Amino acid sequence: MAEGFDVDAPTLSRYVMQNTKDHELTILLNTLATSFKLIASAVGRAGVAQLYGLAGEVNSTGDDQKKLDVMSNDMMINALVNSGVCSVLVSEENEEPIFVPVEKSGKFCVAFDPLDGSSNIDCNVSVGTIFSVFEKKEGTVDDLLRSGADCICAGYCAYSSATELVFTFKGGSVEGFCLDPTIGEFVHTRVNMKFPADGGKRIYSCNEGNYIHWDQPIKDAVEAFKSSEKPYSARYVGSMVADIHRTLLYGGIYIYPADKKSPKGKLRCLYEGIPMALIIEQAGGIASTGLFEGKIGRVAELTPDAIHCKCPIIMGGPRDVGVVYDCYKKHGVETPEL
Ligand code: AHM
Ligand code: MG
Repeated sequence: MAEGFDVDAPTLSRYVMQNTKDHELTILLNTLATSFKLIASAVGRAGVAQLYGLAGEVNSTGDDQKKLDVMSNDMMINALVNSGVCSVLVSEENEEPIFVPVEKSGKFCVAFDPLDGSSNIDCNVSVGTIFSVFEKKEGTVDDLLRSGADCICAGYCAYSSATELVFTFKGGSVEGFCLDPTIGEFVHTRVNMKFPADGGKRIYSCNEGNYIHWDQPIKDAVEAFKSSEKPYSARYVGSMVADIHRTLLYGGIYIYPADKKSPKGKLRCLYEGIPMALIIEQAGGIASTGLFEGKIGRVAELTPDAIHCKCPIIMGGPRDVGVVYDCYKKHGVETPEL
């Protein structure tokens, strides 16, 4: 047998079919996987196909849309609307929710950021898609304005040197799949992903350009990382998918806190905070809001009050989130048990 050729391919489809008896969920994940392949192809050909640059529109949060943002969004919406298993969709790129026509509708509601890390698109730095899935109740937008605890499946796809999908079913393990371009399939490459038990590499990841806006405990925590006896490295891609993927694999802490400039932080609750929190927690890490609206809570328990609302995020292992909590304690803030 020639080396390098598998005679068995543990594909994403196989994993999903073996791990859920829900046929509609299987269709949903296959649909998402197809849109990730389309997006990966567009991202990979962006230079030669002249897909860099602005599309000339503004998105739900007022950011300039890139051509690739618009294409990725269309790819996901077309795939999900026609899957027959979705009712309500929320995209970062659409101010309003999308209601699937009754004849095509199904039992899921999906929120997504089709191409996160927009500022990195044009310089060929990693970007990604993030999604969260909820079950349909009434078929209204309220189906998505529920506690993160109701999220039944969440994941992200990183477009980088490889295209890699990481996802989890609620209450299940976190699994990783790499796109094998030679067969056009996602292949199961990381089984039962776990946050490094000892906290892993000492890495802090945040946009330190926001330092002057931060509350004192966050400033203190970052100073503590820098002056620790075992010093930390700073790593910040500025694409949440890349920064969280590294944090999950290597350890460390990712921080995008609430601050004086952005009292709710920057990242979007429904399609950035909640899905990443589910993954981090189910891999054994901690996904905290930091001090937010008077207390420190779990991102996974937030209930969005609007589809594009924001939430602060502090994600990492107990060793490093503990450093942040200690700094809060010094300022008299009650902190949860780790
Ligand atoms: P986007 O949805 O407009 O791309 O913004 C989200 C991104 C995240 O991927 C990243 O973690 C963060 O914004 C970076 O923000 P900043 O440029 O303020 O550091
Ligand atoms: Mg985005």
